[in-house]
Amino acid sequence: MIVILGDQLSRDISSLQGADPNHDVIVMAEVMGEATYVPHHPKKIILILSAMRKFAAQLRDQGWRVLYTELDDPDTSHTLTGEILRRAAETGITDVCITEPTEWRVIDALTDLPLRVDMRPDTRFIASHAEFETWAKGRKALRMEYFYREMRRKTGLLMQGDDPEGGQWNFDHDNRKGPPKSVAYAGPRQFTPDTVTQSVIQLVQDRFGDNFGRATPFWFATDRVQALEAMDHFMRYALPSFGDYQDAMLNENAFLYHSFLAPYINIGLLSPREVCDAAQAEWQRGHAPINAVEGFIRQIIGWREYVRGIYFLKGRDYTASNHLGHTRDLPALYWGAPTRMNCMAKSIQQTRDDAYAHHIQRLMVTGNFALLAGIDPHQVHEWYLSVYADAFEWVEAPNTIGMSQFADGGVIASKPYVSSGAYINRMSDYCKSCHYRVKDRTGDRACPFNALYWGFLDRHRDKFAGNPRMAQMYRTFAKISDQDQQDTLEQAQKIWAMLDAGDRL
Ligand code: FAD
Ligand code: DLZ
Ligand code: SF4
Repeated sequence: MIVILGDQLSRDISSLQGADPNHDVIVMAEVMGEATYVPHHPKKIILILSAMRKFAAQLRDQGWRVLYTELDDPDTSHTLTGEILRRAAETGITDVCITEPTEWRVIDALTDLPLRVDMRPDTRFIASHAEFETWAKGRKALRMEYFYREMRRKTGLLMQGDDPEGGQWNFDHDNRKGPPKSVAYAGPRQFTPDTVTQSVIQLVQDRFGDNFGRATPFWFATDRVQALEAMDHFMRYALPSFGDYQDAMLNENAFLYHSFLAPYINIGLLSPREVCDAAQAEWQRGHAPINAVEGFIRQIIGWREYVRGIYFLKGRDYTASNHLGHTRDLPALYWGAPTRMNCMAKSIQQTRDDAYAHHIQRLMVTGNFALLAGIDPHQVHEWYLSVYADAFEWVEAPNTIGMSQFADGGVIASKPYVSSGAYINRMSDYCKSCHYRVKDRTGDRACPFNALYWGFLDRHRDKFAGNPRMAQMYRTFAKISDQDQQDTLEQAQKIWAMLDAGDRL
């Protein structure tokens, strides 16, 4: 029995290597256990179930026997392991082959099964567990940049012999321009739902209509052919400007020049390697500049591989990390309750509409606010795991617990990603149409990010004042008059109290 999970929809998945359609049975299952371990965004559930159904249909067309459980199957056991056991009893099969699941929870459940389970490495990733462990061993700090160089050498991407193309490993100093006046890209390629997707939309609306997020209009790619089209569209129209505006944020444009490929790569419709090869080809034919292509490839063979390595290196308890001892509940505004903070309102509205926000919205708006506000990192983690179409624990948790909330005490980030409103103002057009004044630290109309920023630094002085990368921030605060410092810290206390009381900010 070959088991294929909802994020393993790749024809070259290791569990299918050497398999025989005349002899082997494929098992796939839509189950409530997976659909409810967090309250997933409806668009995320539609994507996964629809892509699973279409993948199963393709396998059948190729001659495979697929035992497929639909979500409302009357005989379902509602869990993945329950379905494997049910199919084992039905067929008399005792040998199961599966590609290693991406998540500890599922690995552990499968390991406990009373069957012979052959769990094969997930070869869609570029680095194996052993390679990451070898790289990490004995290092004081596990910085992505050095791991990334190893991945460049391993893949040969943007390499000229042993040297990086263009003479540099990283072209980030050319990136990160402020918000553009206009965006010459209409956004990711959109698809009209076919009959399979339409019936899944109906199912998800019926069963998960109360979850945060809009099910429709649904426009995602749900099979490999469509995902390849989405990739070509990005390479052709957006990649050349990807680097320049990677960190910019706009009221009226959720995607700017971002790829929206993570949802497809993470469920297996596209392979990370083929996406990087396609980007490299755009550079080789002179269509996209090196800063864009290197920046894009770094996100995939650098960050994506690195966070996966950290997830498996740090083990099952990583998601319970809480280095800063933050305990406040996640405010209702994360689930769409009204807020006057325009940056938060827009990032969360885009999230609700399309199960998407780009990296800087996640890191420097919603993540930054949660960190400054002292929210329990586990609640923050569960929110990110729920609301994004690309969210799977192996990639989401290191980004949230580590990079965004500093809850791992600095495994991923050398200092917390915190900023006042000034950064958001520099990188977006949000502040111009906000109720709050981005330049004010105190007063009723002062941008909440400002006082909270200084409040955060003051509250965690013992942890960060000695960090050379943060000393400048403490020196800047010390230069403000004593009265101003006191007023600012009182304003922070006031905002924290408002959050505790559930007041609107
Ligand atoms: P682009 O901006 O077009 O980037 C290209 C590709 O690079 C992405 O498709 C993705 O595969 C990869 N990538 C970029 N940044 C990262 C990163 N930091 N880690 C891993 N891969 C990266 N990404 C997820 O795939 N799933 C998540 O659940 C997730 N949760 C996040 C939570 C937080 C708090 C933060 C700060 C980031 C998170 N990210 C996550 C990383 C990143 O924000 C998304 O990968 C990216 O926004 C996806 O949109 P895109 O495909 O348009 O990416
Ligand atoms: C996320 C998800 C959802 C919503 N539903 C299913 C499902 O019904 N069946 C399935 O096999 N997978 C689903 N998934 C993806 C799994 O949660 C994912 O495969 C695990 O997180 C593996 O680590
Ligand atoms: Fe966000 Fe502050 Fe700017 Fe308003 S003023 S958009 S709250 S950063």
